[in-house]
Amino acid sequence: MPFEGVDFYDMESSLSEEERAVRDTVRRFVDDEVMPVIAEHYIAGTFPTDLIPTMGELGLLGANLPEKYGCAGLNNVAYGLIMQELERGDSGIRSFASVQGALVMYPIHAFGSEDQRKRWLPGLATGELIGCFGLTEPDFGSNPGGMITTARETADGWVLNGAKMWITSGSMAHVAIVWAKTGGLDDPSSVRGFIVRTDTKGFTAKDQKGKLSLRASDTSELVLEDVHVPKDALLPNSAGLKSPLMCLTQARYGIAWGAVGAAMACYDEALSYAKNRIMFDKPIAATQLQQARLAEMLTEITKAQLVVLQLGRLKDRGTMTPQQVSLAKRNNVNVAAECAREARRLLGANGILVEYQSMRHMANIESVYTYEGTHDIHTLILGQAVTGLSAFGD
Ligand code: TGC
Ligand code: FAD
Repeated sequence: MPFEGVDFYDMESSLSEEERAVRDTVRRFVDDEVMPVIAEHYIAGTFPTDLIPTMGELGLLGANLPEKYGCAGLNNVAYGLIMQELERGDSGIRSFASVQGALVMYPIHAFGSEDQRKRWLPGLATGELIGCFGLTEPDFGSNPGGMITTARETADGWVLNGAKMWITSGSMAHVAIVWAKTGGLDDPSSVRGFIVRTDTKGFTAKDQKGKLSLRASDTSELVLEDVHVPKDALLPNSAGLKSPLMCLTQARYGIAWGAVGAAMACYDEALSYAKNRIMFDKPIAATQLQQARLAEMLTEITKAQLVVLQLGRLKDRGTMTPQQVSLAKRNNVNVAAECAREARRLLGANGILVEYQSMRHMANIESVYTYEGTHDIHTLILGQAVTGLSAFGD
């Protein structure tokens, strides 16, 4: 059955015709092309690379970047709806699009030269080129300012040394945006971004095995050993830790929308299962306990939808703050985690099977809860925003 959406507060009436059309196109893509293959890939622990060309053709990669670089030039609500629908399919599919658009194409657009934009963005928009974003290191996750990857300037370019961990699309990428310190290791203001071709000597990517979450996604460790890159590998307008953190704001925005998609998928599955599962001679949907579950899920999904729609309107107006994004990422991913768990429980034993979606979403959301700023980190960002006091070191 095609997915019809969850829309208790008539969000539809707040969307423009273009926003609805984009949402419906991605919804069909997910129903027709993602859903039939995702369980198989999840079990195999592989990313469905066959879907990439279609994602490119549909304009889903870097969709809110300008048309002159081969992108769709959509507004941020349409971009968010794309993320919502992709994550309704699987967090791994949305992760791929988030990384490509918000963490690879956005920094090239925001901090790159015009030559770099023209050289890289069109191929990344079609999906002919795949990118990854290397910020996290084995010993520096929540505090990337401590990173120890370095970039030393030479007569004809730069030499990079270091290791990056947990890098989405790392093994399949043609190009990596690598963040490194160009000055003292205790100086986060010396962080700069580099466009590194992954076939450069000294660059290796190794698949991280053993994941029980986000299995339909490539997650890799990157090692850079005396990687020589030319001068034009540097993103000239990147300046300090603020630059990668600005990229994170873009990706977190998409995740806040994506989490709504995962929650909707679980609610939809739970509702349909509850109506059809007969126990004690009546559908379990007719019991107060299961209705309470469904009512709670519906309420939280509706609130999460309102949060991202308003956030998107603020972003389109140019007034959105990183702290507002933190609230949305923190809340909506938590809503998705709760909905996935409750849906799985409502499904009984069937809920542990891969042919149903809820447990796959439940496992995926554990990664989403951790990456792009853990739930705790966003709590501290909000705490700092309202008190003016930083509690990170405490
Ligand atoms: P702090 O001193 O607070 O900030 C340094 C400068 O940056 C500014 N800033 C931001 N700007 C834009 N967006 C944001 N989100 C920003 N956060 C901070 C800040 O105003 C300051 O500017 P200025 O002008 O004063 O220099 O830096 P800090 O070192 O104290 O760190 C703060 C903290 C802990 C919040 C930050 O490091 C953080 O967000 N940590 C979490 C790390 C994280 O989220 N990593 C994500 C890695 S990528 C990933 O997970 C991809 S998963 C993708 C997928 O598969 O979908
Ligand atoms: P840590 O920072 O070690 O945190 C461990 C625990 O301590 C957490 O519960 C955290 O909330 C808590 N904690 C940390 N600091 C504080 C504090 N001050 N006060 C209280 N509690 C605290 N990174 C990239 O750069 N690129 C990618 O493409 C990418 N993709 C990813 C894909 C997956 C599937 C995953 C799981 C991660 C990915 N990451 C990526 C890394 C991700 O961003 C980090 O895992 C995340 O930032 C947290 O870092 P950590 O895992 O080192 O946890």
